[in-house]
Amino acid sequence: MREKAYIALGSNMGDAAVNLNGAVAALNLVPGVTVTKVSGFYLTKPWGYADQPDFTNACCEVETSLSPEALLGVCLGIEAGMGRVRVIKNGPRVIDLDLLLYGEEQRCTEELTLPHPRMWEREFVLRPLLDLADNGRIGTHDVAAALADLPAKNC
Ligand code: PH2
Ligand code: MG
Ligand code: MG
Repeated sequence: MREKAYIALGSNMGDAAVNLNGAVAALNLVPGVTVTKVSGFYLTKPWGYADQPDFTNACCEVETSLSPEALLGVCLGIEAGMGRVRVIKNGPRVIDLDLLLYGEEQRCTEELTLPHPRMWEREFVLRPLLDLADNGRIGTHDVAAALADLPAKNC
């Protein structure tokens, strides 16, 4: 069965737009994965570790016949193939691909938590995700309301 899944992309090393486009193209080349929508690219202030360049963030929608775990593996493989090295937690990265949503799946394993546990607190995820939503919603999730709630959550 084919499912819709949503992936957040971020980069703040090298040419971030080239990196995001390269990751989207790489995803689309994977058998069993078709990229169906790509959000706008947003320049965002670094969250969590301030002393690093601004990020470019985006989200994409894919249709996939892969399992959530296999799709996560694809994301990690693309990160590795694009030369990502994990040095500082929340620090600079060539590419970050985070699996946000996979249909209405819920998971809480060591390998994978769905929906992504921190996505509802992060404007740099929700703003591009809203570009992919229909009337502000993705399935049962009200992305527009989550984005509108953010200032209240952050104070
Ligand atoms: N990713 C992080 C940490 N901080 N800040 C922004 N603006 N965008 C990101 O994608 C980002 C971040 C860890 O994944
Ligand atoms: Mg991330
Ligand atoms: Mg990540």
